Amino acid sequence: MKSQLKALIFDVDGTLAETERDGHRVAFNQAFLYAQLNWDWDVDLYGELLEVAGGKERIKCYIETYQSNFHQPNHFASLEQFIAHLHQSKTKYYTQLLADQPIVLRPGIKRLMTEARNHQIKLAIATTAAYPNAIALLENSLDPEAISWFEIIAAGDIVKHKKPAPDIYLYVLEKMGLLPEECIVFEDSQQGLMASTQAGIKTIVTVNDYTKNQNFAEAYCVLNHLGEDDQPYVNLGGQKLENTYINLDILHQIMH
Ligand code: XBP
Ligand code: MG
Repeated sequence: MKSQLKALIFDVDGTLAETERDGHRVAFNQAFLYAQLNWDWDVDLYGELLEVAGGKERIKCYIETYQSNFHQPNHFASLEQFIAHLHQSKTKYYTQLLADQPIVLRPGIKRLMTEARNHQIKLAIATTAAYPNAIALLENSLDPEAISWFEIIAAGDIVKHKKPAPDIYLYVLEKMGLLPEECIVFEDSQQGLMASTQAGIKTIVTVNDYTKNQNFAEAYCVLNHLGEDDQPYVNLGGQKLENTYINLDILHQIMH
């Protein structure tokens, strides 16, 4: 059955830019230091913790796994309240870091988004990260007016169940009034792919160092990045595409 391409839905962290190792991880450690916690998430440990999506959920998992004797300071009524407070501080550090030293977007992201806008293909964001964190990346690395580029920016706690649950993608589809077969998703991780696939949306995966060994059997294709005219992508799995970079022509062909 032929479906018309109407929207591109992008994950944020790892897909738009390599934000995890040098962005989120650094901000978590800054927040720990500020809270006088001697917790330090090195690059390897952070890779392990990335199995849990969502910053608050990640801190909780770390405490349960590595700091099981930890009790929140007395002025917090619960561990959840303490974690929420710590995560707010992390968000402050993260957004500041992106403003001070913008993280460059991955190849092809801005080009493809611009092409989509010029051809009335809608853009949307579906991320597990908190809203201010997603916005900080978009405004600092894509365009100061980037919020207006997107039909919907779905982030963080807006849905009850984060990725790998499909909720965030179902939410985006509902808000845009589109069917799964009218959209294509761009993801970088197995959890993200599980979420988009369960929502029934065809997904192109662009891997990064943290995700390159994950299982992407359900992806339409797996690439090292979206590519540029002078910087072709490498096709790492799934369908073979006949181009050197992902553009609307290729995406229209994928729909058929
Ligand atoms: C990635 C995540 C996020 C970030 C941290 O989201 O799991 O939790 O690591 O951001 P995605 P927060 O790949 O879906 O964009 O601390 O704001 O949760
Ligand atoms: Mg991601």
